[in-house]
Amino acid sequence: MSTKYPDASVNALSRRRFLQGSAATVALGSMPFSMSLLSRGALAQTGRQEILSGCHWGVFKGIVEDGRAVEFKPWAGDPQPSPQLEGVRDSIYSASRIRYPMVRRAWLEQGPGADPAGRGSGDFVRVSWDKAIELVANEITRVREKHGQQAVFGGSYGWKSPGRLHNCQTLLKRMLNLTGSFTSSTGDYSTGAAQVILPYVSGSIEVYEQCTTYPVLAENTDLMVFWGCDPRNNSQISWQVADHGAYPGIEALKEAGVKVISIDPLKTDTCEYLDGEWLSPKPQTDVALMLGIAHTLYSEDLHDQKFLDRYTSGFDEFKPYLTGESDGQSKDADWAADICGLDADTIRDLARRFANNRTMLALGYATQRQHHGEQSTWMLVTLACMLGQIGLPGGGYGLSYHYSSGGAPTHASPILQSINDASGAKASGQAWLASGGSVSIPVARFVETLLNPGETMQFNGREIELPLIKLAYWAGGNPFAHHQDRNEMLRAWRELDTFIVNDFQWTATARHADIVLPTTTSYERNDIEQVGDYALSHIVAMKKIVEPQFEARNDFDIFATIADKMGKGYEFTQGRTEMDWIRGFYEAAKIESRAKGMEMPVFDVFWESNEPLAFPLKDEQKYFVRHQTFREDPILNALGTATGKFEIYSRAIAEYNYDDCPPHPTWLEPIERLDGPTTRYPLSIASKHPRGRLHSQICGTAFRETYAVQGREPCWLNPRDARERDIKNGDVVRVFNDRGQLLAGAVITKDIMPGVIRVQEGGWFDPVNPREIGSLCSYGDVNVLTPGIATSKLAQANCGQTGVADVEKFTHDLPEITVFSQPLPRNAG
Ligand SMILES: Nc1nc2c(c(=O)[nH]1)N[C@H]1C(S)=C(S)[C@@H](COP(=O)(O)OP(=O)(O)OC[C@H]3O[C@@H](n4cnc5c(=O)[nH]c(N)nc54)[C@H](O)[C@@H]3O)O[C@H]1N2
Ligand SMILES: Nc1nc2c(c(=O)[nH]1)N[C@H]1C(S)=C(S)[C@@H](COP(=O)(O)OP(=O)(O)OC[C@H]3O[C@@H](n4cnc5c(=O)[nH]c(N)nc54)[C@H](O)[C@@H]3O)O[C@H]1N2
Ligand SMILES: [Mo]
Repeated sequence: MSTKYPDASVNALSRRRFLQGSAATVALGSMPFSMSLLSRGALAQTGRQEILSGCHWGVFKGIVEDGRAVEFKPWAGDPQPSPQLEGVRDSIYSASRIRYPMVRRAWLEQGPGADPAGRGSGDFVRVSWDKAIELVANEITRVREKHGQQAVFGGSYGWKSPGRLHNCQTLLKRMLNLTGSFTSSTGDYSTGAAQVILPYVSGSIEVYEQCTTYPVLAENTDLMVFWGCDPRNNSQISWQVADHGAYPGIEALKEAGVKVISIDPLKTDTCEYLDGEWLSPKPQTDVALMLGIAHTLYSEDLHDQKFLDRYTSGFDEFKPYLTGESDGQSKDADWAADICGLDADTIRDLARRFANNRTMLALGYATQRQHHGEQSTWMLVTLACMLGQIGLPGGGYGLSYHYSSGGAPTHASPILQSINDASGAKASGQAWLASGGSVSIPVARFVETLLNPGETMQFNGREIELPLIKLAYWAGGNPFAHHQDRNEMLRAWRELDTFIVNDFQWTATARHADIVLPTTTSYERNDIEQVGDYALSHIVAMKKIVEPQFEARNDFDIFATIADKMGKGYEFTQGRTEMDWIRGFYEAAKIESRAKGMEMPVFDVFWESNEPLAFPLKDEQKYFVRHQTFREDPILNALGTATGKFEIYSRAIAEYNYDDCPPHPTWLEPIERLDGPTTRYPLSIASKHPRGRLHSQICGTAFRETYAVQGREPCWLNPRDARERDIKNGDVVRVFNDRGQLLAGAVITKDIMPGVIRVQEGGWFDPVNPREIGSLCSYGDVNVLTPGIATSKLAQANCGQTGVADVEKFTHDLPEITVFSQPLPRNAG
C-alpha cells in the first residue's frame, strides 16, 4: 500500500478494531444492513438516469440527461452536503479541461531540456496518444540509462481522486516499479511536522487517528477549545468519500451547550456556528501562548502532578525551561503576552478555565505547517498532560477533529483492498511514510533537491543524500499550487530535462509540463471506495456517470500502455479488467466481513442496488475515548514511545542535537511573523484552506464565481488595515513581499484580526509573463509569497502557513486572467 491518509488511519483503526472485536462478542449471522436492495436503486432506462457515485466531497447521484451530467445531487443520507458539489460536476465540462495529449513545442522539436524557461508559456503541440506514449516510455528509459534510476521522480504528491483502483499515484509507482526504480517522497504537506514528532511524543502519528467521539464530547466536555481548528469549513471533504459526520457531531455540541473557545486569527465558521468566544493571538506565536498557560498552571499549582508522574516522562527536564531556571527567562503569562498579543490576564484566565473544567483541546494542522511547526503539537500535548485529562471522557486533546470528520464514530466495517504499487510486500504499517522507490526524499524538499543534488540533508535522525533528478512525473497533484515559494520553484524546475503530468485540468502544473496526458475524472470510470476516513460507515460504488470527454483516458490505461511499451504490460494489468479488480476488492471485503459476523450481499446485488452499503455502529465505538486504555493500564497498554509514556523530553531528539528542534517543547522565533524581531513586512498571511474549493480543485470551474472578486482570488483584510491603505471592498489589490507578488480582490471584514490577511491556498498561478521569474500572478496563488524553508531538520516539512507581506491598491491596467482556459502561446519566443 502506498497512499498516505487511508493507510495511516485505517491501519490504526483496523488494528484496534480487530483487537476489540476479539474481546467483544460479535453476533454471528447477518447484521442489519440499511440498504434495501434493488428496491430503491433500479435505474429507469429512460433518457434520465440517477447514477450513484462518490468523491472527496461526499456520496451523490449523478443525474444524467442524454449522456450529460446535469446535476450532482447529494445522497439523501448525507447529513451536510458540500455546496462545492456543483463545481465538482462542472469540472467535467469546464473550459479548463485538458482535451488531448499535448507536448511543449520546444521539447518536441529540440529534445529534452530545451528552453526550460519557456515552460508555462503555453506553446503546446497536439500529438496522438500513440506518439505521446512512445515519447514518455522512451524518455523514462533514456533518463534511467543516462543518469540512473534515481533520476526519475515518481513521488508525486497530492489529492488525487478517491477510489481503490484508479489511484493514479499508486498506478504511476506501479508502472515505475515494474520497469525499474525511481525516487519517491516521504510524508505529506498536511501534517509533515506533526507526523514526524508525534511518534517521539505519544508513540504514534496520531494526526490520522480517531479522536474521542462527538457523542462523548457532547455528554462530558465542559469546554471545547478549537485551536487553529475549523471543522465546519474543513470537513466538507475527506481523503476517501466524505461522510460529513463532523456536522451532526458539532450540532450535538451546540445542543448540549458546550462552551466553546476558538483561538484563531480568523473568526471561523465553527466559532460562528457555535457562538464561541474568539481569541486571536498573533499567528505563529501559539507556542508562547501555550507556555504562558503552562506556566500559570504550574505556578498556581493547577497542574496534575499525579498524571505527570504516572503517564509522562521528562517533565522534570522541561520544568527549568518553563520556570526560567535554565535560561533566565520565566515563560510566564506576561512574557507570553508580549509575544502573542493577548493580555496576561486572559492567558492566566485560560489556564484556570482549562484546569477547572473538563476541557478538550482540539488542534488543527495550520500551527504545525509553520517554521518550527513541530513545537506547537508537542507543546499542546504537554499542556494536555499537565491538565491530566487525557484518557478521560471529553478531556485531553484531539488532533483530527477538523480533518475528514475525525471524531465521527467508527463503524464495524471491513477494509477494502486496493491496487498496489508492485513494490513487493511492505512489512509494516509505516509503509506510507517511505513507499515505492528505492530512494525517498521528504516530500516538501523536492525543490531543494533539484537545486542541490549530491548534498546531504539531515532528516529525522538520519542523513540522506539528495539524488540527481532529471525527469519528474506528476499524477494527481498540483505542485504549482501546493508548494511554497513559487519563484524559487520556477528556478529549480529549469534543472529538469522533462516534466510529465497526467491531469484533467489545465492547472499551472500542467501548463508547466513538457508532456501533458489528459485523464478521465472519476465520473468517467468505475471504482469503489469507503465512506468516511474515520466513520467507515459505508462502501460505495463509484460508478461511471458519463463517457470520457474528448480524448481523456483512465490513468490505469495510460500507465498500463506505458508499461506495455516497456515490456511489462501483463504484469501491470494481470490481465484483469476494471470490473474484475473492483469485484476482487469487494469479494475480499466480503470474506473479512463474514469473519466478523456480517454478511455482505453478493457483488452484483451491491452494484445494481445504486445505494451505498451501510455497516453497523457498536456502542463501544460510538463512545470511543482516545487513550482510555492507556490511562486504565499504562503498563499493558503502553504508548509506542521509548518510555511507553508521553514524552515531554525526548532522549532520541536530544541525541540528534538539532539547533532547530530541541529535546523538549520550546518557543523558537520563526524566520518571520507579525511584529517579529527581524520581520520586514507588516501583515501576516493566513493561507487557510479554502471554503469554496479543495485546494486548487474546481478553481477552474464556474463555482469560482461564488467567491471571486473582480475575477480574482479574495484577500480578506481587517477594516483597520484597509483604511490605512485606502483600500475599499472589491478593490483589486497587489499583495507582495521579497519573494513574489499577486493580484487579489479585497474583502474587508472584522472576522479577521488586524495585522493579518487571508488569501486561501489553491488559487491557480497565472504569471503575467511566464518567462520572468517574479512576474505578477494575476489570479492570486498565495504560494508566490510563502517561504520554501523547512520546519526543522527533524521533519523537513513545509511552512505554508508562515509568511508576511504588504498590500496596496492596484491602480494599473488590470492584466488578463488566462489560466482558466485552454493554453495559448504567450511570450513564447
Ligand atoms: N500556503 C499553503 N500551501 C499549502 C497549504 C496551506 O495550508 N498553505 N496546504 C497544503 C496541504 S495540507 C495540501 S494537502 C496541499 C494540497 O495540494 P494538492 O493535493 O496538490 O492540491 P489539489 O488541488 O487537490 O491537486 C490535486 C490535483 O490532482 C488532480 N487529480 C484529481 N484526480 C485525479 C486523477 O484521478 N488522475 C489524475 N491524473 N489527476 C487527478 C486534480 O485535477 C488536481 O490538479 O497543499 C499544501 N499547500
Ligand atoms: N473546504 C476545504 N476543506 C479542507 C481542505 C480544503 O482544501 N478545503 N483541505 C483538507 C486538507 S488536505 C487538510 S490537510 C486540512 C487542513 O486543515 P488545517 O491545516 O487545520 O486547516 P487550515 O484551514 O489551513 O487552518 C485551520 C485554522 O488555523 C488557523 N490558523 C492559521 N495560522 C494560525 C496560527 O498561527 N495560530 C492559530 N491559532 N491559528 C492559525 C486558520 O485561520 C484556520 O482557521 O483541511 C482539509 N479540509
Ligand atoms: Mo492536506
